Amino acid sequence: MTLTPALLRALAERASEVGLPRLGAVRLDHPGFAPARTALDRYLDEGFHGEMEFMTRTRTVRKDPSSMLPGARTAIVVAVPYRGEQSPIARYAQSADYHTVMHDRLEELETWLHARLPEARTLICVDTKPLLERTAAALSGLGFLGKHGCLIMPGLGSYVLLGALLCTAPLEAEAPDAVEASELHRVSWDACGQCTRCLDACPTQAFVAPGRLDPRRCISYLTIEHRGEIDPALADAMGERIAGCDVCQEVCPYNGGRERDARVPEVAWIGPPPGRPRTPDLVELANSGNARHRSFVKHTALRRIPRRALRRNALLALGNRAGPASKAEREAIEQAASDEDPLVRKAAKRARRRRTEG
Ligand code: B12
Ligand code: SF4
Ligand code: SF4
Repeated sequence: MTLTPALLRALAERASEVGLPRLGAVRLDHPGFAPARTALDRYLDEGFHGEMEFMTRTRTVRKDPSSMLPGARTAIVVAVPYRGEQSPIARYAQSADYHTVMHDRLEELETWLHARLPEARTLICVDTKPLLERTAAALSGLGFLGKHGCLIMPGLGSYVLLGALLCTAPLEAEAPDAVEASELHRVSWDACGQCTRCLDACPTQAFVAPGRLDPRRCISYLTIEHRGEIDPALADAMGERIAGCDVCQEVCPYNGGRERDARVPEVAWIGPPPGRPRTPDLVELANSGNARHRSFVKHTALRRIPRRALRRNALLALGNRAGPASKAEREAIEQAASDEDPLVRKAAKRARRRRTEG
């Protein structure tokens, strides 16, 4: 029961057919995981995770994913490109929920693999399972990590989402071991050369060093994971973003390739979410009720954002718009300013101060 190079090639072909156009594999005891584990410890010890309690809860497993699947030896890592437009909603969240789409595609891969290696056991991981996905992707040869921390893939850039199949079958070829772990780390940032565009462009100066993001300052964290009030200085810098942020990727030269889309097979694109198109209308979102909220987030990665946080975000964004408020904006702000939820009220009062006074 081994993942031979021939089997991996055939698996990659199958993956392509089911909409997973890039596939790599890495042994779970690869020495390149060591510096990433150290980085994770430092991150958690310094409280970088903020309110993301799931990160502390899963520290041990994230460092040793074989404890999720006893006997796991290999991570088969896949990447799916995404597109989208500049919008208050980050690109990855504009299409149908990638968690579901990639899970379904990985199930097809799992079935194919089990037919050829019946003794192998596998576990599908898409985002929420405690696996250092970016590190696994980089070590499996899919690409390299940029100074913004994201995985950049040759020819596809960093607008890619990752998933993995943990597998109890070992890899036959173990070529990456030839490179020292420390060297791998160095090589990662080297691919960026002297460029520091992402670090410089971040609206909230969230990078403490190349490849070291402090999520507590990151707009993605603030809009999606942070449940309470947002620090006023950070709120000022959020612009009109209400769900995630793409700035550090937008400025990256690796995302500039015009022929990129032509390299992606049609089957790989994640389609729009079913139902009516999700236009981020800040006025509507500022006072959305349960039903409106549900229909807005349904079938997308936006599901992660609770209603009150999305209302907070919409009101902060309304407050960040330039110029005096329109009638509709003023009404929305006034309605929210007397809401029963102090989080919403506070964001509304900030918007009122910035848009309708003086
Ligand atoms: C928590 C989380 C967040 C948090 C915190 C991010 C962070 N930097 O930790 C927040 C909410 C801020 C966030 C934001 C985003 N996220 Co996020 N997030 C995650 C999650 C669930 C865990 C990340 C984690 O473990 N962090 C802890 C740190 C220590 O690990 P790390 O960032 O993975 O990897 C670092 C170390 O390994 C380190 N390292 C140190 N030494 C060495 C040595 C070697 C040899 C190597 C290889 C690495 C290494 O380098 C890496 C980069 O800094 C992953 C999914 C997963 N299961 O991994 C998605 C994930 C990283 N997110 C993803 C995405 C798309 C985003 C956003 C682009 C979304 C958006 N548009 O708003 C932003 C990007 C922000 C940014 N510049 O990083 C994708 C990234 C895809 C890619 N191309 O890289 C992932 C993989 C989800 C997925 N399944 O596709 N995210
Ligand atoms: S996602 Fe936005 S806020 Fe977060 S690090 Fe990148 S540029 Fe900064
Ligand atoms: S913007 Fe520059 S420094 Fe940042 S990831 Fe891209 S190439 Fe690297």
